[in-house]
Amino acid sequence: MNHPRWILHVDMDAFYAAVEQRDHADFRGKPVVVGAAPRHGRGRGVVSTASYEARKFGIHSAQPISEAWRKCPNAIFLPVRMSRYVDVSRQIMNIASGYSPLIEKISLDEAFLDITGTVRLMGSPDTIGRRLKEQIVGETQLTASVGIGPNKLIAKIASDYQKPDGLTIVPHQEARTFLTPLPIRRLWGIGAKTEKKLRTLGVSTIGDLARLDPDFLIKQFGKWGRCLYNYACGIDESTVVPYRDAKSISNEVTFHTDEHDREMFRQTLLQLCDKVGFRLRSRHLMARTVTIKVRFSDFSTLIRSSTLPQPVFLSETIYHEVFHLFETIDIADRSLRLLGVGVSHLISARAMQGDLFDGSGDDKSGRITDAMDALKNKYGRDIIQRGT
Ligand code: TTP
Ligand code: MG
Repeated sequence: MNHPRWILHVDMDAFYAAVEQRDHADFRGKPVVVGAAPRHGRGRGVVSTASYEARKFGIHSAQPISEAWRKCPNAIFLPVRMSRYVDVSRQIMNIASGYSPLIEKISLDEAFLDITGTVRLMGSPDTIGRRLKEQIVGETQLTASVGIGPNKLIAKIASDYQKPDGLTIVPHQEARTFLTPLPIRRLWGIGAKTEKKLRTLGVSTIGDLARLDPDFLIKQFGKWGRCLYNYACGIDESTVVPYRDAKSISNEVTFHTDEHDREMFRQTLLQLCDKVGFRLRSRHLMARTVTIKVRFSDFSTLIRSSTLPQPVFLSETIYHEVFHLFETIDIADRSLRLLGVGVSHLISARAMQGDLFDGSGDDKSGRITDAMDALKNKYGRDIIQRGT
């Protein structure tokens, strides 16, 4: 017989802010905002996170720091101490690994565990959830929220259900009842646009969505409609994939015939940088090293890299570096068989946001990139390409 799956999702509460409150006793119980310092309300950059005390003032992640400052000028504004959070994260992930070898790290403070086997060994999901939370508090003095359910979708919604310091168990047979009253926004992949469209169709709760005819949803949303319908019914087959840190991302093109048109090389490099940049951003990563690979018609191959003072994530910035490297290679009138672009020394962009998106001058380009990525995610990667 197939054993039912049990998936656990653990997510630390107000992670960066909680670490700061733990490390500085005088910050406890007070509104704490982690991000760039506000410089009397005029500082740039965005909030990484806010303590629950600060959230009462309407402060939240990704909000401009200046707005947070207007909402609560007396809050304690702190810079992002990334290396500190990385250390604590490692400690938490170590603890969590003790509860299942099948652990998928999602971000510094969040992971999925497939605890199907653990339930057989250690007892009920409830016991496992409580033990994990107690061990985290015991060893780090930080609270976590835990959700346990039949799949990743429900475990994730459950961990958010009673935040902070929550523990929510949703047994298989209760999944539908649990989801029914919740707003559709809680489902995976429902952003502002899908939500708006669903609302015009009279759908505001997950229950409303599950009552619709799946064929109607497919007509409205294409393939995504089928997926939406399954999610609304609490169905999610995705598995916990033990995550190994990717060390690099690269794309290359082999030409059908040997090429010597420089303009064509430039176009190819631009497209490769766009692909690499997109993959990087989709995974919320930034790269410190950029590499170009050039193979000549005689199969000799050259690889050149450059390591940058600031990590990059925009396709243009990657292209700028790659083209610079390309110019250092003496091609003369030889023809090429292959061009490749790669990035390595990857770090989490989401985690770095407090430091790096602060007045970096990439703002406009960053917004264009966001818009292009949104289109690519929606319509497939080939739909849109950057002009030179
Ligand atoms: P989250 O788990 O989304 O948020 P949180 O832990 O601060 O609060 P919650 O109790 O709601 O889980 O993100 C974890 C950390 O990631 C967060 O502490 C800071 C960082 N982060 C950013 O830097 N930028 C962002 O936009 C978000 C959402 C998080
Ligand atoms: Mg969290």
